[in-house]
This record gives sequence, C-alpha cells and structure tokens, in this order.
Amino acid sequence: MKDKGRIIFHVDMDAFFASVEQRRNPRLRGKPVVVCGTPPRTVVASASYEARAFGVQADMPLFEAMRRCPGLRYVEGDLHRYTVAFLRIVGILREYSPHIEVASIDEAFLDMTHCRLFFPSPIRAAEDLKRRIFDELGLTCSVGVGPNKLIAKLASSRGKPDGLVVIEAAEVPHFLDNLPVGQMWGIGPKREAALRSLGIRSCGDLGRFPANLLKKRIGVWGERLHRMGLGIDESPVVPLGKEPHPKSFGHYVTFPQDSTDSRVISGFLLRLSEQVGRRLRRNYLQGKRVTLTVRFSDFSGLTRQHTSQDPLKNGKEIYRLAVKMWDSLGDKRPVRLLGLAVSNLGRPSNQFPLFSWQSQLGPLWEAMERVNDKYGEFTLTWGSLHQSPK
Ligand code: TTP
Ligand code: MG
Repeated sequence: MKDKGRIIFHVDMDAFFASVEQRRNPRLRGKPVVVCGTPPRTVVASASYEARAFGVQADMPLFEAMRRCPGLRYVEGDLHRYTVAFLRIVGILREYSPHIEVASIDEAFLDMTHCRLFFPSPIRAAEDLKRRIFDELGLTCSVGVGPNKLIAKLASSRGKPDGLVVIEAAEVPHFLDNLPVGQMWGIGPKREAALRSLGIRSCGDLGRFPANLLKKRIGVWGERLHRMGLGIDESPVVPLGKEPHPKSFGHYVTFPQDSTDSRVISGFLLRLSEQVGRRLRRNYLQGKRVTLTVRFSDFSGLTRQHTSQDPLKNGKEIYRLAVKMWDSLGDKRPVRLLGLAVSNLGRPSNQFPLFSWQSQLGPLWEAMERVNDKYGEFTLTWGSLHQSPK
C-alpha cells in the first residue's frame, strides 16, 4: 500500500451495547433488542441488527422503536458493563500493535505498518483479531484496512456487520466513487443536502469539485472535505500513552434569557465549574489559571484571568475562585453568556491512575461522557472497573 506505505486498521464493534446484552442473556440472542436509558421517555442507544431490520436505529425514541418493531426487547444500559468489555477488547488489540488509538467507546485504530514482521499478511492479522475477539467475548466487530485512518474507517462501516474490508491505496479512487457523500466523516443530512445541490453525490465527486469553490460555498470545511474526497488523511494513529495532554479545559453557556440576578449568574458559574472540574478529574489533571469570559446583552464582552498559587483540582475550588473573579468585576449589566476555562494544567504527583494507560483514555472518556450526558442515569467511576463484568 502507498500513502507512505502505511497500513491502518479500524476496528468497530457491531451493535456494541446491544450485542453485549445479547451475549449476557441468551434469551435475547437472535432477537430484536435495543439498549436505552430509563423507559418510557428515552431514546435508543444501540439497536441489534435484528431490530435494524424493522427500521429501528440509534437516537430514535423508544416508543417509536416499539411501534416499528412489535416484540422489541429493551434493556436499560449499563455503561460500566460496556466499558469493561471494551477494555478487554483493547487488551486483545494491544497484542497486534502497540500503536492503538482508542477513538470511542467501541472503536479503535491500529497502525499495523511496523508489524509486518509479525503479521506479513494484514488480512490474516485482521481475521485473526476478529476471531480472538469473538472467541474471548462472543462479540463480532467489523474491521476496515486502509492506507490511512479515513479510508480504514470508511471501509469498516462498509463491511458491517462482522465484516472485513481491505482497500489498497490504488483502489481508493474507485472506492470513493462508489461511496455516497453522506457516509463521509462529518457530513450530516444538512451538509449532505447542501453538497447535493452542488451536484456532489459521491465522495469521489467531493474530491473532484474545485477546493476553492467548495470553500466559497460551504465555508472553511470545504478545503478539508475536498481532501477527504481525495482520500487524503495524514493524521497519525496516536497510541495510548502518547497523547499530549490538553492545554486547557473550558465550557461556555448562553443564558436562556439575559440576567443581572446574582443567583442565576452564580448558578451558571457552578455548573461551568463542575463541568470543567469533571474533565480535570477524568484526565487526572489539575490547573492553576482560571479564565472567566463574560458577554453582556449589548454583545460587548470582557475576559479576566487569575492564577491561583495552589492547583485547582475540582469544581468546588474552581467555583470559589470564579465567584470571586465575578464579584470583583462589579459590572451590573445584563449577562448573556459566561465562559470558564482552566489552563496551566499539570498532573498531580500523588494522584496517578492505577495503570498508566488509564490516564490516556481521553476519547473513551469523551464518549462515555456523551452517553452519560444523554442518559444521566448511567454513572461510572474508574473504581468500578475493578469489578468483573456481570
Ligand atoms: P456505534 O459504533 O455508532 O453503534 P453500534 O456499535 O451500536 O452499531 P454499529 O454496528 O453500527 O457500529 O456506537 C457505539 C456505541 O455507542 C453504541 O453501541 C451505543 C453508543 N451510542 C449511543 O449511546 N448513542 C448514539 O447515538 C450512538 C450512535 C451510539
Ligand atoms: Mg459500533
């Protein structure tokens, strides 16, 4: 394969949450099953392929899924269970390449370029890896093999479920020509419609469309999309343990209505502090500098920074400082937006994660956080990882 001879695998578990539940409960196997939050007012997180045959899909309200598929079984999700299962999968993947990037709660990239000595045939290695995961966890996955992460990911979704799709560098143009543009990363229904109006239907069309024109029509993303349409992606597989830690964590909130009420303002400051604090904790970091951003109803704004002598470790500490910073502003204009960021980050010397790689699971955390935000009832701490899977 060209692309500087890289060989990249993308491994994505099939109907992950639902499959874990089917594995756990044999009565669910071969049946339409969804994993969701607490019924009845919840949405589908994962649908088994049996359920998908009835048009059930992720993000669909549960009642709609039940309407489409009478006899559908649902299981309230347990994020702890899925995380434990995926960490076992990561353990297997690590035996194939030390260069693994955990991309979300059920997918990972492997750079197999330098593993040729051990695995002369990438296809054999991919087959073997699939078999290992199935034998040890009873779960199927889809593997895409390509000259870069973009092509590998597109290939794995092409093969779903239980697929193995290999795209050599020379086959990339043909592969992209046959791929609807909506399947490209970052192209949702709205953007797809905008591209269609320009006559762009396949990913190949995207690559052929002049970059400058695309940029004019759809903005800064245009250039990036053009390169993606050509199948170009030079981004490296960033292995576990090698990610640089972020420089800052920040959150913003736009008020539902402008306010001068100090209780409303401190309420939002508390929420922002907790959000930032949670990200610090889950990355095993602490920070010293707090940046407060305020926008007023007249759209003017200001930013204040304060560096604390002692590192800030949690939401409470951040909140205390943020309130002081707000009070010292003494500005009485109605506020429309608040932002809070913590920078000058470092790792506390006395609080290392149990295993070094645990501190590097940022994308996994991000994915779990997204699910947690969506289904508040799922809660997870690293401590719980030390229980065996149920
Ligand atoms: P996906 O890999 O997107 O979906 P999947 O594994 O269920 O199915 P596929 O075979 O198409 O890969 O997401 C992985 C898990 O993330 C999924 O099992 C549940 C969770 N998830 C949500 O909680 N909400 C969502 O909207 C999506 C898409 C996924
Ligand atoms: Mg998946």
